[in-house]
Amino acid sequence: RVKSLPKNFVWGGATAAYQVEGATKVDGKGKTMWDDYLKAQGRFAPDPASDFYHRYPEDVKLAHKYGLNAIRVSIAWTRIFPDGYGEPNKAGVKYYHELFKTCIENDVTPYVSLHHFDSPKTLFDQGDWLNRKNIDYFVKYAEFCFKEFTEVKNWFTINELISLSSSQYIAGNFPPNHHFDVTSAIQVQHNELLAHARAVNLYKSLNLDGRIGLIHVLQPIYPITETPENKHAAALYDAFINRFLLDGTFLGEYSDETMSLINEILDKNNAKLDIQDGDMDILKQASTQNDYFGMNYYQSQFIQAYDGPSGNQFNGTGDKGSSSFSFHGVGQIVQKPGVPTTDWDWNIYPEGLYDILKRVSKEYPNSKTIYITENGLGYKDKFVSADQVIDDEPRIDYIDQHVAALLKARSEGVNVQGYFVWSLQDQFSWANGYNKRYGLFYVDFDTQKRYIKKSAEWFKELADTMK
Ligand code: BGP
Repeated sequence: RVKSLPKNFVWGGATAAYQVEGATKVDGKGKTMWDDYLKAQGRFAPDPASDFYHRYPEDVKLAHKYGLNAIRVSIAWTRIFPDGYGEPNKAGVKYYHELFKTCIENDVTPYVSLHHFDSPKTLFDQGDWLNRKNIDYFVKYAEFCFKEFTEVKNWFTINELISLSSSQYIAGNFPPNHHFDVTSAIQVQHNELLAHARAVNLYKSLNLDGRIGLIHVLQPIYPITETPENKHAAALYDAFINRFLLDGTFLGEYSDETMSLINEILDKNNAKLDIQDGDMDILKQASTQNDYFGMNYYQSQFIQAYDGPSGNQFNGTGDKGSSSFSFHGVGQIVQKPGVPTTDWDWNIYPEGLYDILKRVSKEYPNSKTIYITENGLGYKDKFVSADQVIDDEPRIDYIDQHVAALLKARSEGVNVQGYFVWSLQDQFSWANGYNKRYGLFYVDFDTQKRYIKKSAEWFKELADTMK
């Protein structure tokens, strides 16, 4: 199957600064919105995570050894600017130069995001993405990185705009934990899009020798049955979590149909969206300038029409069947019989990846080249003994099915050029902690030793068949 792939097809492993680095208090790093929040919550700590700050040479070498030719990392804004702005912190700058050098020397190309959920605490306290000044600060930080880290040829501005916005303001499982604050959730989406677009326009004006894009997680929404009410519910929720952002990124406008669905949600929830003069020109200018599109895909959702009150239960513990989600005037998430779920209630539905790849390439040609920048399975991996490879057969099965969906879409003309598994090594999960593992490499968080999982061996075989 994979023999049909070009030699330069990207097989990568993904990470994010705050989830792997640890070392949150060293070398002048500033606090993110998470530090005090996690401490107060008392469930789990971001230190030492996978201690990537110190152990990246080992992880990068392992990546290479197991056939990966790329890695996704993010720069922690607060290692460069501890307060989000001001004078750059030399130790932070040095760390990332060394990390990128190690990647390049090991033939593991770095794909680098500037923002992966880790807003500086100082800026978070000033409103985070709800504060339009945040956009200026982000663009300044981006400009510094573009000019400083010229060894990076593959940039992403922001990771998963929707996850940040909806985890902060709809589901309430990221700080500041607002529930169904629809005004903030939609405004943050728009403001993040503006920040992305301004960074892209700037990058292109600098004529640097590299590529830039952003990352959206896409979650196809299917009506549970084909009634007009359920179909409308699916269209509404799709507009809120996928379409608004795709339109803003690749059309540079919110289409009339998208806005009519968004306005219906806003009206029903007494919410509003503020679009200022000039915003849409910025989005328009950027919409054709993205070099590629990073698509994260984990799951699809099934929905039925619903007009009752909003409410949700977040499953952050891995107690299967404990989650629920109902959005007033939009819909209620339901289970589809026959679709398997993970312990965290995420649907395993590779067809969704195929469908969304087809849709994006058809409806958003400005997305150009697509990379799957995250896909993987959260699983309670079991360590048996140091000399026994960790058996994560369900993860292999998950990845295999999703790679097959990717290849099917590719064989029908969708321009997919790479696949990054989430995640390279086990790491810290924002709202779930340490028992939700995703890695190809197992991390013993007490000793920080790495152990091979079967999925890493499987991945190596996959990559080797292309040689
Ligand atoms: C994406 C994020 C990652 C990662 C992953 C798995 O939304 O970009 O940072 O955490 O999902 O999610 P979780 O850790 O919640 O299972």
